[in-house]
Amino acid sequence: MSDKPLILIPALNEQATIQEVVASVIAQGFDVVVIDDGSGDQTANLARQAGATILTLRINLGVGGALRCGFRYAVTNGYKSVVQCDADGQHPTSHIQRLVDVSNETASHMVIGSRFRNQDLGMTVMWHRRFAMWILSLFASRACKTKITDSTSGFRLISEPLLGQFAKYLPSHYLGDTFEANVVAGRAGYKVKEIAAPISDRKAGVSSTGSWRSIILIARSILVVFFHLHFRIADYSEEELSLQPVKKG
Ligand SMILES: Nc1nc2c(ncn2[C@@H]2O[C@H](COP(=O)(O)OP(=O)(O)O)[C@@H](O)[C@H]2O)c(=O)[nH]1
Ligand SMILES: [Mg+2]
Repeated sequence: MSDKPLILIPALNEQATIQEVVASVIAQGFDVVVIDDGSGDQTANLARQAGATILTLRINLGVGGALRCGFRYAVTNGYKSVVQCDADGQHPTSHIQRLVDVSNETASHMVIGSRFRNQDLGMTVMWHRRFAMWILSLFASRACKTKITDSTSGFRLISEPLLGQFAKYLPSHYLGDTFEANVVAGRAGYKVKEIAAPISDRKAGVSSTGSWRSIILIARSILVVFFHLHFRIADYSEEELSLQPVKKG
């Protein structure tokens, strides 16, 4: 059992940046798992050389499917928490410890690193994407009973018992693993917190999210959340946990 989080990096064709990202995480003393499900380049080899454990999936499951696989690996191997991070160099790995500290200080099950809490945004976001994200943030904030400005962030910490629930139920469709997962966690009573994280533009490659298609999928996700048609996880109840016998020794 490790008190340190396992760092999970879903990666698809990220040979330009993966080595640097893995190395910067390992330099901080964390274990790293890269989940690769169909890269046609040197992503897996370079990540392995940099010191990561590689989970190779035979079919492409998308970011959510890759993450769920990483969550299952973490639970099976006794990690109590994970930090999810992009392979493209967008996320500030120097802020991983900050996510951990905030989680410990506030007893949060999820700590989200937000692009939009920072005044001088390090990345360019098109106005229509910003508008959609604003609507999503309204739903997420309401569900989580705290201000969420970046409900689609892929830079976040997730700890038990939420981790175990996501390892079983996290969906793989677009926004299912981020926005819907945040809403589901909040509605089920888990504690969610958000902090500012300086997130920058991709250093290489192309984003997996295209604009018009994503707008339709955002509308779909909003309907799903509005009508409570999302996936379910076990409710979090502090009373139930406090009734469990305390282990001695
Ligand atoms: N394993 C896996 N990783 C993926 C897939 N699609 C994207 N990723 C990775 O997931 C992370 C987020 O994707 P990205 O394209 O950066 O999304 P954005 O940051 O929202 O623009 C990156 O590290 C990608 O390499 C996929 O199909 N499988
Ligand atoms: Mg990215």
